[in-house]
Amino acid sequence: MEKKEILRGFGIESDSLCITPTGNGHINDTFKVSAPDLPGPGYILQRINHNVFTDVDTLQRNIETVTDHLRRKLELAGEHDIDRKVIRLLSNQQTGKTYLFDGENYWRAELLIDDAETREAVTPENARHAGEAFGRFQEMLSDLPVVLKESIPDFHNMELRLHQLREAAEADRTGRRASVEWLIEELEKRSSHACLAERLHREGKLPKRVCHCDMKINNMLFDRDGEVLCVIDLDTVMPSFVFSDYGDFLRTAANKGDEDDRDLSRVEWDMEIFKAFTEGYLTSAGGFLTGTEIANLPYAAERFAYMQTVRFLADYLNGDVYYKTDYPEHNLVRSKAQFKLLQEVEAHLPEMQAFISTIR
Ligand code: GN1
Ligand code: MG
Repeated sequence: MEKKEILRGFGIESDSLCITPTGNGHINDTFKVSAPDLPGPGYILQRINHNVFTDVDTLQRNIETVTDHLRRKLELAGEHDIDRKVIRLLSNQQTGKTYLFDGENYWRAELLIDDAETREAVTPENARHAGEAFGRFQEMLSDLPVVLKESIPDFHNMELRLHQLREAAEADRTGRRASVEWLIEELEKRSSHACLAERLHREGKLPKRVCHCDMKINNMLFDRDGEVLCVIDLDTVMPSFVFSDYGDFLRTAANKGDEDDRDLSRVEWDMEIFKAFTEGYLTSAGGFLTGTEIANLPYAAERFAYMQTVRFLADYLNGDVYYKTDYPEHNLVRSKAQFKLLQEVEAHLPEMQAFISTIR
């Protein structure tokens, strides 16, 4: 169906619609919609990747639950300008749902947040703000009265991710295994440590909390003064270990290189970003985190570099069926860069642990 028609389904009608691709996610397709004759700053239209999010109804219900709760909290706190501090989804005029199925694709629309910027580059200053905003996000959702469903079951379950890698290696559908045997061995050496969180949880020592599960700098909107307005991209909000947000944020933010850097010498661990983000996070989250959670924050950084090495490698072995890729070896390049990052984190663990004990 034409995007124009989809938009009409959400009650957006204009003869002068301007629809342009925006964002750089690996999963969904995102468009910015504006029209000079419509009130307000415009809209965001997204095609939901329903190979990844197979249960769109659950997905959207989670996002509704979360945004309703955040909106209520902001209202109670007497905040102004709430439509800039939490996403507002539009409803399908026909079904009342917050998505539209056109027979082939699932779509959703939301209000564009006015006068807001995303940041691609991380600085100690915005990392501190991000850390604080993150802790606040987790805190505001800590009393959500319902248990959210997992929009992707076992999304951040390390045991399952390892199982998927082992299966992919076993099947070797693309004949790529031999060339990455060394990396599989490196990962196997660390497999038990990587699954520490799952073990602590089974022993009753580590809770699950509502987490964002895709925390990165470009999933936050900043105002002109550099303050975080709100957290966006709520597809993966679900119960998880707090490590999911803390560790995954640092995975991208504290990497001096790119996630898919071919030049591994650029992939270095940035202690300044680590420190600023950790300080910000503990300002707002320090009150509800347990001692076990705080003590294992450095492990969270290891866990997510490790998990992403595993996920990219499994997709490479499977023939690039999950992540969008720009060239044939892209997933391998990504996996190697994430492995280099893991080694960098490992080398900085004592320093990270020392820093956390000084600010506790
Ligand atoms: C995917 O699409 P994007 O970049 O927001 C993935 C994350 C990975 C990330 C790696 C639903 O997120 O889990 O960490 O790629 N999202 C999903 O860059 O699998
Ligand atoms: Mg995302």
